[in-house]
Amino acid sequence: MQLNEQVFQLTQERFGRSPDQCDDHQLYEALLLLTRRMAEQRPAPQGERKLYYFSAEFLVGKLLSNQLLALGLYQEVKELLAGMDRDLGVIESLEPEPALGNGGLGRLAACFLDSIAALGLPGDGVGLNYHYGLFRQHFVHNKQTEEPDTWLEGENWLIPTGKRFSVPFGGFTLNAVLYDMAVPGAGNETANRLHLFDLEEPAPLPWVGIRFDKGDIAHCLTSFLYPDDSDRAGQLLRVYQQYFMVSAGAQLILQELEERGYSLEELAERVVIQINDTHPSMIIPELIRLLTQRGMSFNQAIDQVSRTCAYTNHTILAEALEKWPLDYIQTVAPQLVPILLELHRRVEEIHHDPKVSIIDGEGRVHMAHMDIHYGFSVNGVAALHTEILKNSELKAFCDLYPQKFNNKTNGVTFRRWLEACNGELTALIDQCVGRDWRRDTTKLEGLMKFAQDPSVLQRLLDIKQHNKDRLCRLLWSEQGVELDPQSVFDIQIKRLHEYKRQQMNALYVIHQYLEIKAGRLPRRPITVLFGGKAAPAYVMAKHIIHLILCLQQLIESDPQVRPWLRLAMVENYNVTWAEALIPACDISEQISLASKEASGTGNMKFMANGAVTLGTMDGANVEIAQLVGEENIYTFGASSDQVITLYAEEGYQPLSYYHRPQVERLVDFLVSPELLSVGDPASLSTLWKDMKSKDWFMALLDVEDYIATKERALEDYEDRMAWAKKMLVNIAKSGYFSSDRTIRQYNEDIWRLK
Ligand code: 26V
Repeated sequence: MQLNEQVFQLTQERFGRSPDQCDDHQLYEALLLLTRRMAEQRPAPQGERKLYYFSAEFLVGKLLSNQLLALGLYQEVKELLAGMDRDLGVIESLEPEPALGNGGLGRLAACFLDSIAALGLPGDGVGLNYHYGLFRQHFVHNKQTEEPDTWLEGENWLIPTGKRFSVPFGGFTLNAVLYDMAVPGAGNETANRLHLFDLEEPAPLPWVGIRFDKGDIAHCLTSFLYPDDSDRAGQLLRVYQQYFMVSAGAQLILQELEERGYSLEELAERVVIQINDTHPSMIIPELIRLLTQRGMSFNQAIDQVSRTCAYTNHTILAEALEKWPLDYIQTVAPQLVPILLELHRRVEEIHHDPKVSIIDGEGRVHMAHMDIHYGFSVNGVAALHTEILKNSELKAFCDLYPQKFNNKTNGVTFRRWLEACNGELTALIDQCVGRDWRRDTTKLEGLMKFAQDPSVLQRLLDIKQHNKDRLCRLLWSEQGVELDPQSVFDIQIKRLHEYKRQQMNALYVIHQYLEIKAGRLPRRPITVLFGGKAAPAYVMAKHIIHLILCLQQLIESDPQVRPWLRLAMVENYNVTWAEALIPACDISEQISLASKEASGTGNMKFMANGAVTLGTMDGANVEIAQLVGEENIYTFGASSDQVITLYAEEGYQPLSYYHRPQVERLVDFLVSPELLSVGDPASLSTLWKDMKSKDWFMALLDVEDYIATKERALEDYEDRMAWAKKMLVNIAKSGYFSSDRTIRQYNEDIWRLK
């Protein structure tokens, strides 16, 4: 049946009317149902071995365009709608974004699923179906408030599978019900699955804000991603979530192994499990438990599991490396405790080094340590990050198992982060180098031929301008924020965290504000945009949001400053906002304290869309700098070696930097009468004191260099043709950062699927 006939039939059946009589919501629903069915019907890729990618987060973004593109229906649907005077963009804007992730880790998992499917590799995702996501962010009185994100209301992409697995907790058992999202491969006829486990009886929405009964596991386990873990109940809930995900996932794996006609003894040959950060680490003892329960010896089970599991590390921040007290596991999954003790004992027997123990002196289970001992691969997510793991953070492990350590520099899917979000740039690239870069993104290098071509450079500037205009319209219609599209767009969008140093960017805004107040105007108006959520219990991150919002209010109400400097923080930053912000960006802020950002992936998306990076030599910025050369990136700040030494010697004194005259007046502005008149004195002064006395992520160390470097970038921006050339080089060299490349490397070095 023709596509238009299918749409017709669907709207008739469902709404009793033809497509042209449907409203946008009905058309959205019809397209969703049609697309979901077509994707669902695709067969899985075949292979000897199958990958299961376990992750607490999958930040997939809106799916309608994505699925249509992968199914090869995008153009046809667009034209069909245009024939009825309707717009696919408008219809997709009605889709709620699945709220299944937080930041880079979750978005990486989504890019990986997209690439695995596009490469025709057999690999499914495994995670949880959070009913209210992380939270929906609002700003009230210049502060973040949190609401449940009700993304599941109405039709959605979940396919009920009818599969359920019983998960035994200490004292009670719950059924895990499996829903799938189809992941169709772009350019082929197959589809993988994202498996999302859910409760049988998830709680409805009875709470105020995001507060709920954290002890009500049977109804609330899948309510939120990363529920507040500042108390014991919250921490236990996270362990319940993790065990629920891995126990159900492990049972699914063994069921599929059997269905494929293999024996348990073939597990390691037929299955590979990628553990995305430590949230899914309990898959190791759980699989051992299930295998021994099915009659395998303990030694054999350990051997199978150790040859099946591979671990990816995504952070070196100590507070993010999970260590669960053994008594939590005793409460949640007591059946794992004897297994953990035995895994620990075997390590102790051979290695007499407390640095590599699984259970420490305080009875805490170091999840990453277990992964490294009982997995066959450990990878970091950018070259510098992997080196830091090998040479400092995990050195003791690397000495034991050098062959397990490897790097897989992150990547992003250009199908979403260039083709889908920047149609005009895509068309220009096609004109210049043909369409083949879709298959091999390094072909974007062909653009280098046009580095001196004024017409191509001018087109790049025009396209950037159009994307800025589009963003301005969106920000105005969605959030009532009015911006100057002729200004420079300087954008920092990412989770709120002290190490990412949004506070240092705020100090730049203060610098620029004071300059304008003193009559020293910038060459052209500057717009600084922020987006990001703070974890609900992360007090310091909330103070930083408050600072940014206060600055926004102050500047907005100042007729002297407003024409020259604007600041806006996007409310409820998410994938959809990123898709509008990134194509419109001139300067990409990647300013983490060197050594702290494992990779970053936003940096790659900005680069591919012709933004120029302003960043520290951290994470994948280092590889970006190598690729584009120093004239096409703005780097500044202390090196990772210097930072690591400063921490080791406890040698950083923020006060000594604070007392520099240029720095002091910026920091003191936090408690100036101007800012206090719009802000909460307690919040602002806490941040002010912290910056002077602790400044754990060394914003004051780098702030002067940062400001000087940003000023240099703004100066260079005025030579529009020279800037356009920098944009072109960035786009041309971005191909290395395709997640297709990353996934090929995972497959060659770790998974060996085909
Ligand atoms: C999570 C949390 C959660 C509670 C508050 C403290 C805290 C600190 C750090 C984290 C990070 C968890 C791991 C993570 O998301 N890592 C990110 O992974 C991306 C994909 O590899 C990578 O690009 C980012 O650099 C890295 O931060």
